[in-house]
Amino acid sequence: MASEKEAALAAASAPADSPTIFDKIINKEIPANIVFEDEQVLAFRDINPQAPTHIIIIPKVKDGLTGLSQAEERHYEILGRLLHTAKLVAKQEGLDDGFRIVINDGPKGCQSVYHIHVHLLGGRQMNWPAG
Ligand code: D5M
Repeated sequence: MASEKEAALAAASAPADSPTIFDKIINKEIPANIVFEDEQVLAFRDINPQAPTHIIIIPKVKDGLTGLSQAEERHYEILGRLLHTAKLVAKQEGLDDGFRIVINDGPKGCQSVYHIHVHLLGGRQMNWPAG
């Protein structure tokens, strides 16, 4: 199985705005364990959880936001909405003692899916610094 770093490097070589596995989840072409959905965002459990609670929060429309490094002023609203949804889902999941939000960006940030997403991690004590 490819290491996280190898997967991130392979994903980074794909065309910037090509569809990803997340489009298939949005379009319900493949199953996902969805925990929250509204018109703009979708939240589902990570297939490879790194904590007892590990949820991915994505915009339904990517609008060029392959990653945070591509953010422009027109994305302010959706970026805020992603973080606000993370807070709502954390509450829904009962993460009342704290949680962690992660946004990986680019190969060195170990990003493997080029559709911006927020990781919500909780249910255990987090360590710092992150690896
Ligand atoms: O995170 C991308 C994350 O997406 C990674 O933690 C696995 C997760 N992933 C990939 N495919 C799926 C499916 N099909 N369901 C649920 N979760 C999935 P990154 O920050 O890009 O490394």
